Amino acid sequence: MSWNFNNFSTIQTTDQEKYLTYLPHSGFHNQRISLINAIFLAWFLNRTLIIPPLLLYKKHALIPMRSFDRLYKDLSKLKLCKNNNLKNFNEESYIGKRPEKLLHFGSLFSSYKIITRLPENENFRNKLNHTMLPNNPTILKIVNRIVDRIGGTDNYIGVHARIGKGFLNQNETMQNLTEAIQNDFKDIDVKNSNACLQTKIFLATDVPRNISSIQLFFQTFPCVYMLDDFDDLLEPLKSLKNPNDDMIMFEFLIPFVDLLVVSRGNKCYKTYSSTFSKYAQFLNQIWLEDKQQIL
Ligand SMILES: Nc1nc2c(ncn2[C@@H]2O[C@H](COP(=O)(O)OP(=O)(O)OP(=O)(O)O)[C@@H](O)[C@H]2O)c(=O)[nH]1
Ligand SMILES: *[C@@H]1O[C@H](CO)[C@@H](O)[C@H](O)[C@H]1NC(C)=O
Ligand SMILES: *[C@@H]1O[C@H](CO)[C@@H](O)[C@H](O)[C@H]1NC(C)=O
Ligand SMILES: *[C@@H]1O[C@H](CO)[C@@H](O)[C@H](O)[C@H]1NC(C)=O
Ligand SMILES: *[C@@H]1O[C@H](CO)[C@@H](O)[C@H](O)[C@H]1NC(C)=O
Repeated sequence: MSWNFNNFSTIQTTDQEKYLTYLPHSGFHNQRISLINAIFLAWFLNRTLIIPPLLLYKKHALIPMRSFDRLYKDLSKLKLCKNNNLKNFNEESYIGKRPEKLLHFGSLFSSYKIITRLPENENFRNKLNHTMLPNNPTILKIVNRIVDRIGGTDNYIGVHARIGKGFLNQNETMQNLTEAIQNDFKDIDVKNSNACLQTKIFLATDVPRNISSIQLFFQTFPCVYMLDDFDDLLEPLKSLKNPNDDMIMFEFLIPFVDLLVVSRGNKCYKTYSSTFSKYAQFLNQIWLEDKQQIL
């Protein structure tokens, strides 16, 4: 993680320039929605957006959504990246003393926070949503290799099961996903379990494969892959470093590989109420639309 506000004092500004910022929280997908809202507001209000740092966690989100003061306090306690001079996220040191006009929001999360009715606003937001896509070349290369090994994008469906911390109803979620797949794909049948039939499944999830609630899923479907089946292809990620502090980013980036592989199939099944899942399904739509256009 990098809180690199050191450069801020050297940025040239004009007297009339107005600013806007907000406080980040929760996981990546919630932060993505907040950022889209922030860019929209900055565009709409004609203000310069000061984007806060992206929070990435090794496992589950440590900074939840809170009211302004509480969120500010939680963020202040974060340890900064190793080799950065700043010891804590102390906003006063970079923003508080500046004379410029600043609109400072707390949380900007939720897809329902900003309601766009006018076509030009709706269009701007849609365009943002459709163009802010993962584009790290190392990750994309790995994803392509995994997809190839599964047998190509036409040969599998993606299932995202968000059943780790914070998401209860593990069995019910798996049951619902199972039923939805069985409904759509009659050819995936437990009785023919000796071989991988036409449709394979890539299961992306935030739990390890030995957890009890997903065992029935493996028994029901003959050919389910998970990311750990492709450990050898993940090798290049193990040396990706954050240039600010040389921190190895492997554990932080693994969920993005899962996200992209799960969204590259013929279809994508999601866990209700997870924004990670929603984004996976959204990426799948974009992916399928693009594929259609190429054909
Ligand atoms: N490896 C892996 N991790 C996952 C997966 N789904 C969720 N996670 C983990 O769960 C964390 C939280 O998901 P995020 O989407 O970042 O959190 P969020 O924005 O709060 O989204 P939701 O809680 O899903 O609404 C991720 O950072 C991962 O650590 C997955 O399919 N694969
Ligand atoms: C499972 O599906 C049922 C029926 O559609 C629904 O009421 C329930 O909320 C779902 N449960 C989960 C955890 O998604
Ligand atoms: C799953 O495997 C890990 C080791 O990979 C082990 O530590 C853990 O206890 C196992 N969990 C279950 C539920 O078997
Ligand atoms: C979920 O299913 C597993 C295996 O099917 C079972 O052992 C476990 O007790 C179930 N958990 C709940 C909360 O029903
Ligand atoms: C924006 O992206 C999300 C996925 O994160 C999707 O669910 C939503 O429908 C999109 N919204 C618009 C306005 O396109």
